[in-house]
Amino acid sequence: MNFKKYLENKKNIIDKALDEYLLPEEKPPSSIHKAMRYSVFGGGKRIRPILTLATAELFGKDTDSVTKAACGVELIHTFSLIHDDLPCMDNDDFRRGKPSNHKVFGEAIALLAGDALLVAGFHLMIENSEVKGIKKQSILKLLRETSFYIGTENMLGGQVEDISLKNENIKKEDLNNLYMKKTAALICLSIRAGAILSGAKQRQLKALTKYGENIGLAFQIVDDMLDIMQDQRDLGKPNYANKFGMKESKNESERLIKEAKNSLKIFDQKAETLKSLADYLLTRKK
Ligand code: GRG
Repeated sequence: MNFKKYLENKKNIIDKALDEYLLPEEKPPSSIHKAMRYSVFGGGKRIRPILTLATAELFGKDTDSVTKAACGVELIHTFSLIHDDLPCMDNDDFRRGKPSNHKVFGEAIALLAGDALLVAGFHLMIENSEVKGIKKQSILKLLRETSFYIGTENMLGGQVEDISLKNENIKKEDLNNLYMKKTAALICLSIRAGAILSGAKQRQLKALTKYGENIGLAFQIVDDMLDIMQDQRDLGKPNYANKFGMKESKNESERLIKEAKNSLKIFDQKAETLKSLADYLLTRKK
């Protein structure tokens, strides 16, 4: 199967599973279920859950065994996007070219839909414990990891820095640190989720985490470049490409992707899909 087909196929698996796991729009209170579905099915690329599935495959596992946890990560990602767009955060009227959640459902419902997606994300991870072949102990480890990677030392802490730091004063080291928390942490979690549920050893987890950190940083730098190319940058906000220029951003993201692929050496040929995913992040257009 070529890589484009692989991505399409995995995205379809995730879309179908999300549709099955989320409550229907008509279920009362319908406004929140509508709002949750609006953003979950608003055109996301599903990169994070695909990373979870691809990591499980690396260990020879059936992707069905981790689909719930993978969808859990996607729900948590969607929560972060809805809250990020709120007037008290980035105040964005649009997400993926469509009106943002609060523009359609109002601020109160958008806030609650984000909260509900965060809770539903954890719930799905717990439900993954009922899948055959999954050890209860690995679910406990996953839940602990999830609260760490989205907590104040990681994703939420990164968001605090993102809204407080000004691009003009920021140093490269601080920007890297911010991106590691804001973006790379959830990407690391997606990969570690697949690895933990597949019984990865410490050495394998370490290699995969290095891969996740590097693709996560590269992902955010590419995102910054896309914002500039599509003229969507917010001038004062931390943005690598705005601060250090497009050429350096391109070089740095390529260097990070190379390093990410190098950290997969211990897996030999089995890591080809994760390597292709890393390359894809560099060339993506949205
Ligand atoms: C606001 C409570 C609260 C948490 C927010 C960090 C964070 C936590 C929100 C920031 C959201 C954001 C813009 C993160 C940067 C990572 C990023 C570029 C997200 C977009 O990811 P894609 O391109 O999204 O994978 P799609 O649209 O494909 O789902």
